[in-house]
Amino acid sequence: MHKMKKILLSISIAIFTIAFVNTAQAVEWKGWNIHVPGYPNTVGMDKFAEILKERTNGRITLKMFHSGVLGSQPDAIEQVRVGGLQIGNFNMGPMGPIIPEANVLSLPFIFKDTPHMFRVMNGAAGEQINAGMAKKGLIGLAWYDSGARSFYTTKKPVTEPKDVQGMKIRVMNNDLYVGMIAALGGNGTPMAFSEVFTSLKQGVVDGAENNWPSYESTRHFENAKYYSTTQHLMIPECVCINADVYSKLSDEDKKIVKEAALESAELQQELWAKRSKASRDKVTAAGVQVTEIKDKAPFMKAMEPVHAAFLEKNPSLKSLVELIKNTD
Ligand code: GTR
Repeated sequence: MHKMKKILLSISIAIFTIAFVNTAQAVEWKGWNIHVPGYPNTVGMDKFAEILKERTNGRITLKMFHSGVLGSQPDAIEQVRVGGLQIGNFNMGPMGPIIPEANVLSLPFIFKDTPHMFRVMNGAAGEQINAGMAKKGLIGLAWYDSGARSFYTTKKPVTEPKDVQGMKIRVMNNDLYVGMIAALGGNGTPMAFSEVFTSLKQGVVDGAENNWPSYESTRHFENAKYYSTTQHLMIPECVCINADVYSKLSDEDKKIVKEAALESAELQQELWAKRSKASRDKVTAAGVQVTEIKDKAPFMKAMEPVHAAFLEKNPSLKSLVELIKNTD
C-alpha cells in the first residue's frame, strides 16, 4: 500500500476508535430540581453538571430538569431511589417518610442556627443520616442551605402560637408537619409545592411556611402578605445520587462526582445568603408585612410535644436526636 494511504487509514481507524470508545462509555444522567432558573439551588446544580462534564472529559454528563418539570418531590425521590432518575436536589423533609433517620431534621427548633446545622450534617450525626439514606438507595453527596422556614398567612399575621388555631396551613409531605401544626391547634395540609400558589389564592389554605427565597420565587407573597419569622424548621437539602449508579463508578469518578457536588454546595451556600436578603427586600418592597418574632420561646414550647411524640414512636432515634442537640 502507498505510504500516504497507510497513514490516512491508521488515522481514520484511530478517529473511529476514539469516537466509538467515547460514545460507548459516555453516560448521560438525568437530574431533578424543583426550583426556577436563577435560584441558588438551580445555579448550584448547573455548576455540578458543568464540573462533572469538564473533569470527566464528557464521559459523564448530567442533564438537569429544573422548575419541577419532572414531577413532585416525593415522586422524584422515589425515581432517584429506583434509578429512573440518577440525581436530585432534595429537601430532607419529604425524605422522612422513607428514611426514618432523616426525620430528626424535621423536628421543630432542633438546630440552634445554620452553622450548627452544617456542623451536625458534616459530623457524626450526618454520617448516621447518610447511612440511613444509603440503606434506601440514595447517596448524599453534599448539603445545600435552605435557611429557616417561617409561617406566612393570608388573613392575619401570626404573632403568637394561638394565632394558628383553626388555620389551614400547607405543609410538605410528611406526617410530622401535620403533628406540628396540630400542636398549635391548626390543620396541617400536605400538598405539592406547585399547588400552593393557587391554594393560597383561592383560600383552600390560610397559609404555608417556607424560607425567604422560596416565598419570593414562587410569588406566594402575592397571595399571603403576612410573614412571621418563627423560623421553626431548618431543614438541609442534599445533592443525592442513586446508590447503584454511584457504587458502579470507578474510584476516580466517585471522587470527581463527590468533589463536583461539594464545590456546587459551596457556591449554593454563598448564593443562598445573598438571595435570602434580596428576597426579603423584594417582598418587603412589594408590601409584605413582616412580623419579627424576637422571642421564639412560646413557639418552641407549643411545638415541644412534637419531639415527645416522635421519640415515643421512634425510640431507636433518641440517641441521634441527643447527638444533634449535643453537637457544639
Ligand atoms: C423549599 C425547598 C423545596 C421544597 C419546598 C416545599 O424550601 O427547597 O425542595 O421542599 O420548600 O415547601 O415544598
